[in-house]
Amino acid sequence: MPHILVLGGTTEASLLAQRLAEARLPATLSYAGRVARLRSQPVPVRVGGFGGVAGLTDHLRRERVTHLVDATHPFAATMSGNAIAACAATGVPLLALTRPAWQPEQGDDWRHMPDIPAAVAALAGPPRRVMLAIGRMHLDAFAAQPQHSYLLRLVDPPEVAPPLPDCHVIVDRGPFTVAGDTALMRAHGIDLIVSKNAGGSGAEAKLAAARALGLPVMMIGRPPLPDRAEVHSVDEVLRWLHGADLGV
Ligand code: 3Y8
Ligand code: NAP
Repeated sequence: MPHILVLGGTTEASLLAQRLAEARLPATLSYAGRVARLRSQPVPVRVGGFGGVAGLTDHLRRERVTHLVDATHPFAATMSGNAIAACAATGVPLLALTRPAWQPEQGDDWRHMPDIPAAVAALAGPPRRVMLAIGRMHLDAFAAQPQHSYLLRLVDPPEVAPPLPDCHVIVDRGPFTVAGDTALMRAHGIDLIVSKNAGGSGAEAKLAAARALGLPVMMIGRPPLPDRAEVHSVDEVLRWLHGADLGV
């Protein structure tokens, strides 16, 4: 009997969950438990860490997982590394469902940054009005550049005041729209956007808005990951699953 474990937290993971439910394939969608409200899903959901590689290895064995699909965000490097190690330890087949990195288009003004510390260092200089669209987990790093006026977009209201003396918080979850992001940047007089190269459609509206307004974007590159089998579409995941002996 197959049991597919999907590591989620992205638009693509939700789309995959929908297709697995339609195909009546036994699946569980897993979240880290980062935010207060999770999108409802058509398959059973589990929330919270596994407890590192050992915890995930035990989970795969205890839950008799037959296939693991890592559909986490490209910046969820720890989770993805743990999945590779746990699948190597247990022999459970692993497939990553990822989004191609965004590429700059005609009219874009991107400054490529290798990682978040490099983006923070590049913010040295006179005060600017910065849209920091990277979520909550890395805000502390930007306290090193307190001179800017920051527009923060978070999924949940912050429990503690962000470590930035001049910041305005918007509580909103994607997917976002170009019109909405353009209006937001205009209303706040934004002159620089900081973004992770998440890929996919849920977060890309801000890039089109920046292009329309002629604003520069600091684009933070993805953390390196060990090699693993990787596809970019839900259809390819389903072909992989049907290619394997699902016994259904
Ligand atoms: C908990 C719960 C779906 C999934 C939707 C996608 C699209 C909207 C855009 C901006 C960028 C950001 C952030 C973002 C987007 C989708 C997708 C995506 C970026 C949810 C979700 C969880 C998370 C975790 C959250 C992080 C944060 C990152 C906000 C769900 C809504 C900035 C990444 O407050 C926190 O602790 C938030 C933490 C990790 C990154 C960070 O470092 O703060 N995502 N986002 C998942 C879990 O618990 O496992 O899926 O319903 C999911 C989505 N967020 O089904 O529709 O697929 O990327 N999420 C980034 O890309 O830069 C917002 O504001 O422009
Ligand atoms: P991370 O740094 O790679 O993960 C840190 C720890 O969180 C992992 O070691 C694991 O804990 C737990 N974890 C992460 N994803 C999990 C999942 N899907 N199910 C169960 N446990 C999980 O990951 P992150 O950047 O914090 O991202 C957390 C979640 O938010 C992921 O599901 C990711 O897809 C989603 N997300 C992240 C971003 C982003 O920018 N990072 C953007 C959008 C969505 P244990 O070691 O205890 O198992």
